[in-house]
Amino acid sequence: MKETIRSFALEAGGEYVGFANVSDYESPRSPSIEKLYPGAKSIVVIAYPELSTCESPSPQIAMNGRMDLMEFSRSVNYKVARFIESKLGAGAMTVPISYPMEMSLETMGGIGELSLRHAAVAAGLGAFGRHNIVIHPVLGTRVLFTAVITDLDLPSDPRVEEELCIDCGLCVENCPAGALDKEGYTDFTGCLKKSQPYGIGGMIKFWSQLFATPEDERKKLFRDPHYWKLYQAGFIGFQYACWKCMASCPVGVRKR
Ligand code: B12
Repeated sequence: MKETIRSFALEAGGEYVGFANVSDYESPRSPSIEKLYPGAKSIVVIAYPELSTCESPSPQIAMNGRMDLMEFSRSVNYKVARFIESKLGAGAMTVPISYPMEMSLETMGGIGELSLRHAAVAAGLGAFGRHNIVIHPVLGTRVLFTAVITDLDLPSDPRVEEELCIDCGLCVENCPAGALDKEGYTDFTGCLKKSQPYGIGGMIKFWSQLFATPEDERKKLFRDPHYWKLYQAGFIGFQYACWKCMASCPVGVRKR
């Protein structure tokens, strides 16, 4: 059964596919899978290479590469879920690559429904590195994941036991927010400020500034490129402006 799903998902466009039985998925800060999908038994995790766009000095080119991947992977995820439902007669639910995400004071918009990194590790698709993201044995750090949860009871693939991080420290050195200084922890606020300057924090700042500005001076704020970037992010969705931990990691770059 696993090989039938794996071949379909590879054919559909996934680069690597792994399986994690729900009993092997552990992510203490994430909601329990039972809350997402009562009766779920396994997670199909799909890995995709991030293009060299993440190295581009142009924020537009870098983000466009991510948008291509987000769109592509959404379609792969849907196809795999449809295959499980229509051809294998089982249930399947897709998990977002990044958003929608629960926006609440409890999660602060920082906790996904399913932790794709923890699912990827449980599915044998990699191991955590010093940058707290997952390194794939071939794709290195430049990898993104999506997942489909199913009620098919499938055994997990073997975990990656080797150490993939070479501890070069480049991710820590290159992080403009110092967000990786403490091992095993990413400073969420620091990373967010640099990686999503036109996100909710930027929005709140802009609107607060606008209301505090006398009416006859408000036009100036709208004529500022900062507002134009907020405006663009409003219809593009989450827009990343930093890729340093991914792009500076040398692991896997020449192997692909
Ligand atoms: C919210 C979110 C963020 C937030 C918060 C990150 C965070 N602390 O979890 C912010 C905005 C800061 C962020 C930043 C980035 N993100 Co992000 N993000 C997510 C999202 C949507 C949810 C993550 C989540 O639920 N976190 C909460 C819980 C689960 O995390 P946690 O238990 O606290 O785990 C943390 C630590 O405990 C530690 N950790 C846990 N176990 C272990 C074990 C070991 C051995 C080690 C060393 C560390 C470690 O790692 C975590 C980092 O703080 C996921 C998609 C998804 N649904 O999973 C993508 C995701 C994690 N992001 C991703 C990426 C690529 C990025 C960025 C590079 C930005 C960019 N340009 O794309 C940076 C990297 C930041 C970094 N180096 O940590 C990828 C990572 C892919 C990969 N190769 O692992 C994901 C999986 C998206 C995807 N679909 O592939 N992200």
